[in-house]
Amino acid sequence: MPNESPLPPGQYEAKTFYRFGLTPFATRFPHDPTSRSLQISGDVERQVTLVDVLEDLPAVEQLSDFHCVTTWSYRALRWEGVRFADLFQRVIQPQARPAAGAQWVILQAQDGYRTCLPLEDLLAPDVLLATRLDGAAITIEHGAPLRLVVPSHYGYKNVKHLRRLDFCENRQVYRPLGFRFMDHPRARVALEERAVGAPGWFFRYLYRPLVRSTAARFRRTLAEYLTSADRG
Ligand SMILES: Nc1nc2c(c(=O)[nH]1)N[C@H]1C(S)=C(S)[C@@H](COP(=O)(O)O)O[C@H]1N2
Ligand SMILES: [Mo]
Repeated sequence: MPNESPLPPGQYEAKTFYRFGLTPFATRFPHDPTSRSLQISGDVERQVTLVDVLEDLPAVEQLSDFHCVTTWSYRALRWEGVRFADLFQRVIQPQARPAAGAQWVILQAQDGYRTCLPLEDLLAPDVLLATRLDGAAITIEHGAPLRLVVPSHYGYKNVKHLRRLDFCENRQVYRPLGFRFMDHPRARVALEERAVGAPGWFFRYLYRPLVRSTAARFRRTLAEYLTSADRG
């Protein structure tokens, strides 16, 4: 059971699953919160737009803990969706035919957020494209309509509002958001790959003081968005 396992190094258990991220994204929201479409592009033989990512793939349900790089973790989230590996092998490979050397995937979101992971990490069996969380459709707060779930990697690789995958042979074409040091190429939680340029524990002390104010800002901006004139 996830609740009995110790947390990864430097993490503490949060009692709230915050809406969270880099502060510029607090006020950005998906323009299409219901579509399950996903674009496949970059170093591929054919660019494709998948209309429904879940179509014809086995449905999976998974319990996993979530670890934000700023040191809070939230236990036992129940995600439903499809495995990235199934999507890659059964749909992306035959339809888009990524270059054999395309070992990186740039993950692009509807709110302008992006990050990058090695294809190899995305092919792990616990990596999902999720549309449901804890028995209900994922809310805008947590990544509607489609969210990447990579439980062994820090929260910042778990892209909300996912809309496009760019396969790429050369990682240099990828431009990180914010400060370059903040986006570790892999960001594996067990190895405390929080960021680049200093040991993982160093960033605990840099990031932890930001949790309360960041969570408060994301909560406030979501409330404003949900109560703005054109929404119910
Ligand atoms: N599209 C998008 N995905 C994102 C972010 C974001 O701002 N926009 N923030 C990342 C960070 S830093 C974290 S910790 C998690 C937070 O997910 P949550 O808001 O569901 O807790 O989303 C990640 N994925
Ligand atoms: Mo995060």
